[in-house]
Amino acid sequence: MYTSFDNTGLLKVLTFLKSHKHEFVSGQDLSDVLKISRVAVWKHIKKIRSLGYKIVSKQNLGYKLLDDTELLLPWEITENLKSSLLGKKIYYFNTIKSTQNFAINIATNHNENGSVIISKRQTQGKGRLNRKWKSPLGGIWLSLIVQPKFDSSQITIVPIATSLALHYAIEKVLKIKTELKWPNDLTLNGKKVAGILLDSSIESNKIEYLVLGVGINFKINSSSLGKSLKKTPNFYGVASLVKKNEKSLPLVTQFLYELENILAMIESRYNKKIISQWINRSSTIGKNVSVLINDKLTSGKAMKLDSDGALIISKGKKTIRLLVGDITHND
Ligand code: BT5
Repeated sequence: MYTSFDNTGLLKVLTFLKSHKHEFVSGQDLSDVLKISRVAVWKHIKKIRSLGYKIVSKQNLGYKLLDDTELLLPWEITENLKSSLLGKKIYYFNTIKSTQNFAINIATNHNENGSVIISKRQTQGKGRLNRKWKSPLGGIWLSLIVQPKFDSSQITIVPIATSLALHYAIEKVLKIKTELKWPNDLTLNGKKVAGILLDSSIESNKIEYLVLGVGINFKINSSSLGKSLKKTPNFYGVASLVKKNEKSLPLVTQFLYELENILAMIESRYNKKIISQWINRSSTIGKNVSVLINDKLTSGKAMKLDSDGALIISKGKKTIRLLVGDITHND
């Protein structure tokens, strides 16, 4: 595990190389300036390379940093942070069962408000309703701890707001327009490109914490992932956001920024604004949809969202109000 608050020796060397990006720095200079032994310098360089940074070395000249890593390492995020609370503290794993479980375990601690847990891959990623979330290399798998000021009456809008924040970040950074599928999926040409999971702890009507799980198929092999998921519940196709080499760091920092703004809107009870922005970007509203209620398949037309995020479906003269569930688009 790497965090945003340790690895000081490694970071000293890396920061020095970054501030001398276009020139060689000798091992001796690094050792003298940073006041660490030559052996320690060499060990740090080896470690930094293993983290995906491209460093060339030349005899008699020393080391030169050519390119940053593609990994979402904690210090890369905190260095580029646009938000003030979200992402101030980061935990990064190469492999974890589920970032969500790790986050839930530490979420009551007051120092963890705004913390982000990221993993390069997950072995037991979770979807809603105990479903599995496949999390291979190339995706962005993260959980966020929020101890909000708003109360539990606002909780149902949080996943809607989170998907809207992610939509904005993707549009701004990658110039890709995703669609929002109720309740909280992002799709690309109708296929799922990101999913959101919300865990919470509530006492009376006070929210102790929210843990927001966000899974983004950033650069994955969508056809092989799709094949392995075909028989799973609520499957309707997989999409990857990008195909070519693209770094995911700008998307993550933009998302944290957008999310922080939208959470502030919830706190100010600007629900109507969030809902109307969501509807404008939704592929669900106006569609004929099917939904499973008490094991019975019901169909109708998706009309609108209530201010708490509930989906209103009209079926003949009746209307159905859905606060949770899965829908299928029929057209
Ligand atoms: C979700 O559940 O969409 C919530 C996904 C949240 C994942 C994040 S990753 C970081 C954090 N840590 C965790 O352990 N989880 C969170 P749901 O709407 O229930 O969708 C689950 C269904 O989506 C599965 O039954 C599959 O059909 C499908 N699915 C699984 N993995 C997928 C993937 N990578 N891409 C697209 N669809 C997938």
